[in-house]
Amino acid sequence: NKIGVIFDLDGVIVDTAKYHFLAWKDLADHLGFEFTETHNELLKGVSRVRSLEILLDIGKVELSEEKKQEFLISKNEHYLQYIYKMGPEEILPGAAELLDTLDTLGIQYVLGSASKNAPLILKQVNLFDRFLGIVDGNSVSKAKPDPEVFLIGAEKLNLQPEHCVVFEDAIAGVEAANRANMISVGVGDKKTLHESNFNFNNLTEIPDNFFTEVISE
Ligand code: B16
Ligand code: MG
Repeated sequence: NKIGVIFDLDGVIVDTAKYHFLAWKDLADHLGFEFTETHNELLKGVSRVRSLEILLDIGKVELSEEKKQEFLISKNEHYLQYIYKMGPEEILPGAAELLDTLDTLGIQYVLGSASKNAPLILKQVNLFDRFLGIVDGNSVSKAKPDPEVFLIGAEKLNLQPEHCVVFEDAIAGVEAANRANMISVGVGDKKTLHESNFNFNNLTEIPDNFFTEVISE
């Protein structure tokens, strides 16, 4: 009875949402409307292109395709300024320990993120080499809640979807895992992530016997 794990990146391994926020807020300032942390919640787990659409809806701004492309590039360049300053100290509590536990148990894991910057971010925090594979925003055509990202992850793990455990902080990600017929673990607020099979406030709360329990179920 073999299982594997698929990790989301932003909100599970690192908190890059705060950098996305700064970069999107700068664009909103430039376009002349307010963009708050509450608004930023709507962008979590969502693709870059979709994030811009949501942002423009909030500001009731309409732009040409050309302008949109231009802002997608400048937002990302701004965001990367923060990413280049990241280091291993930004790994979220419990994440490194959890990877150690999985290594000890011989359970393999891959990344399943919407971010096109995922490989760079993992390199910044020195975790790139630990993952068996990386599925990111460059390798999928359909964004979460579509299950594509996790189904490709299962292929990399060489496992059936029902033997994959997904750690996700976003509603769309939990939905994607459920639609993929995987075991979904919500990381964050239980009320928000109520569709997940299991829920923990953060990765430090995962009990030592969690994976042995999941395997025996
Ligand atoms: P990029 P995840 C997601 O990461 C973020 O939560 C989301 O806010 C962002 O728009 C998306 O990646 C795309 O990121 O602009 O770097 O391609 O949670 O799926 O790891
Ligand atoms: Mg996330």
